[in-house]
Amino acid sequence: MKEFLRVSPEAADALAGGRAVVAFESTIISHGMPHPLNIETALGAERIAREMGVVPATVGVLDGRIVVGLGRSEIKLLATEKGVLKVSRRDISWALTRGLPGATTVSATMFAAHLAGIGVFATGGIGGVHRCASGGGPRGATFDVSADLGELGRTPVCVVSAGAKAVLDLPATLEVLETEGVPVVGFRTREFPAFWSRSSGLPLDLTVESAAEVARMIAVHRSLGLPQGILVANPVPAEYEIPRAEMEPHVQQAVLELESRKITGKEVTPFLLGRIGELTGGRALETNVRLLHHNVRLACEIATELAKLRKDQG
Ligand code: PSU
Ligand code: MN
Repeated sequence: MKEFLRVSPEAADALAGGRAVVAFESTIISHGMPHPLNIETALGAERIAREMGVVPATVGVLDGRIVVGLGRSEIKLLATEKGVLKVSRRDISWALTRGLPGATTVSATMFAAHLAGIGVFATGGIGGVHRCASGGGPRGATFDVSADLGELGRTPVCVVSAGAKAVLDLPATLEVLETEGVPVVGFRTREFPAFWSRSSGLPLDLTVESAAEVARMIAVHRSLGLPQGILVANPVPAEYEIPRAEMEPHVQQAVLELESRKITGKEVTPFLLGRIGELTGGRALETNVRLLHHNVRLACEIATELAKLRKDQG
């Protein structure tokens, strides 16, 4: 396994010493945001972690290995190079075999974080059930369900996100998460957040009030040996949110264009995010950056509390 995994010395050191490490994904860098906002956002996330005394480990695929803790120039490469693969769980072995550069999605990043021994991961919003998945569109049922959901069902990593991207069928996404046995815990909210918006109208059964509470829950989850991840749903700060009523027409237009342009497979999410960025005159992108950095802060607090728990127990 070791020959296919490269952990940065900084992250390896912190993990060996029981100090806090947080993983970040790279699909948001290569396929989720335009240049140079993507670099600024990724490096900004790393800066926030360091300021909080946490070691950041951005995950990607380079030279036939999964890299946990990309260097600055490697992040820049994934942000600028054309043709970087979008690597989800199913693509990992193939990308390594071919030696192709790849950006990892939530699913592949969770897999890599777990392999490296990292328990907490921050992203913007997870993938989920697309609106066309169960029919209703001109193509009928597409079964387009993100691998992120299956990954949350089988990999015990805590993922901090602003809910699932609101381009999705959010009620169906929550149903699949329930089926997969994934705890979805609202951070100081009783509602599933809708990425750009704080509210989705969908109630959550599980809530937590502090990062320390999440850390204690992770500890319980681990000692029971539950294989699932934990999804912490952290609403975007009110000052940056775009209300749902304002976003929904843009989302519907982007989804219609997706159908008429016959965009399918892994291109779906990048297209929708890009188009919605345009339709909102860049406002959705600004909100995306803010919510991501907000999630980074919470993930760092959780990882710090988890490290404290380990010290107290060890
Ligand atoms: N969150 C963002 N921007 C993104 C993504 C998440 O704010 O670009 C990415 C994640 O990597 C997620 C992926 O795993 O979108 C989902 O893609 P798909 O629907 O093809 O599974
Ligand atoms: Mn898909």
